[in-house]
Amino acid sequence: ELHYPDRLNCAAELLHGPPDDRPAFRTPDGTTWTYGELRARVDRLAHLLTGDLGIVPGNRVLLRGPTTPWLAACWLAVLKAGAIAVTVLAQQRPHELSTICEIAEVHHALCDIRAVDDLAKARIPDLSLTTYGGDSPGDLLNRPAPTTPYEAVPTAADDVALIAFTSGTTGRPKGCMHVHRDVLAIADTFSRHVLKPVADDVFAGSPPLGFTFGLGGLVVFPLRAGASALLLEQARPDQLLPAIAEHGVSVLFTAPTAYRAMLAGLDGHDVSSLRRCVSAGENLPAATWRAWHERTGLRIINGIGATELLHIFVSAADEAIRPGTTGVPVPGWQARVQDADGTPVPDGEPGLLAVRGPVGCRYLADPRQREYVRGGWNITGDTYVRDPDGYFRYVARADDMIISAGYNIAGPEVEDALLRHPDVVEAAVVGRPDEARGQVVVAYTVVEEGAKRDAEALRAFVKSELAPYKCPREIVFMDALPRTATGKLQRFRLRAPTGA
Ligand code: 3SK
Repeated sequence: ELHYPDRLNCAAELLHGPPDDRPAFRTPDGTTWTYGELRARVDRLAHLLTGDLGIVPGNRVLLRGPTTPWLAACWLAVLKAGAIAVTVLAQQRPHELSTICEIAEVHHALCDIRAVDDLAKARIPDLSLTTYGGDSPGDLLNRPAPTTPYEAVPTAADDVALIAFTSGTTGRPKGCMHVHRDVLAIADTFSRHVLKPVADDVFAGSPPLGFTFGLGGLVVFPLRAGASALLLEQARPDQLLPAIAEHGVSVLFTAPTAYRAMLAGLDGHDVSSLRRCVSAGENLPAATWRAWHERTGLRIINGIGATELLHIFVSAADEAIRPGTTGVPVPGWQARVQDADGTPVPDGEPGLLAVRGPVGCRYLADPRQREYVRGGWNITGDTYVRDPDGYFRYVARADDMIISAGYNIAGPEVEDALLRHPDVVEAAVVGRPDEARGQVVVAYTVVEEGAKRDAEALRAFVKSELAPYKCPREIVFMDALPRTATGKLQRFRLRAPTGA
């Protein structure tokens, strides 16, 4: 059970504690912000927001920019001032930005000067847009501001702190509201009990702060542990690898695709500072887990999270890891597998993953709330099996099951088989409509640079690994797979390759 006071400002809580001279944020150029500097800058920003910019508690403030200490400081200042942060992704285009502002009723934006063009192009009505990081006197960081401490607005623990948008793979974006208590709850469940960070840890990773995977892993968890985070504006796998040794990164947050790409480029890089590696955002195949373990000696902490639930709720670490499974419910959370009517299914049988815990889904003005929360359980849209030992095993997204000639085929199982082939770097398996069989299995793959694009050899390989009915009828070679801005595979684009 987590207990928080009724009056709780999570930004004030996250900032409070570590000594002034302890590092909080680092950047690749060697700049360090200590906790003392971070506190002073957040307070200065909060004075400006509530003074010059006229922001009052409850206002929704859009934040946009590359992953920098200033973006993190703006996020903390917005929350400390009792306002609500709506952090968006750099990849979101003007049309998506204006939809988000409309849904969340955003009238203030703080934007890194380098990311301002698309926001300006979005022509959002009544938006007061303030840049940071620029040269003009109106720029947020160039305005005169009090240097006195800013007293945090005494928000209630269940006042909204942030609205995180999820696009899903299609459809109108959904805004997920999270309250001050939720922000601490993700640190006090997954981070505290599974990750177990220490104050000397240096966190780094690829997910942006507009994706709650990144917000947790690069801001909330390090600050809650009094540790530091290396904030990388560019965090492609080839940029992450050298940064690990250079900055002594000990806790890494990234997705399965990046682990595979890092494996391909690992030679010559020293990753011995790493102590914890977290993977989420997509299913982590056992083949990727084993390859990383073999090369680095590190056991990846797999996890499933959701924007609706803020962070990870099923996971396992250290000796409790069973490769090929996601893990067990994180302490504080409950999970089960149920049928479409909400009845639990027996262990070993596939069904819908249902979870409940300290954070729940609260869509902002969206009727899809009724689909996500049923009978007090959050239905994530993933098909899972619970093994008899209590471990949760990913099968597919609920809509990614392929039904071919009466057989149920989980696309990810075929993807795992393809990924066990040494030439295959990425794989996505979908069902294509077929008159005779209902659907046929089609695989889209990316192979190592220079490897032969030999579909027959890959089909023979899959047949040697899986029952023949699961073997892709067709294998399509691609240079890259289509992904969302947060790195999730867009299978719908592959199902209708000529569509949008
Ligand atoms: O959406 C996800 O996959 C996710 C994973 C971990 C933490 C947070 C999120 C949103």
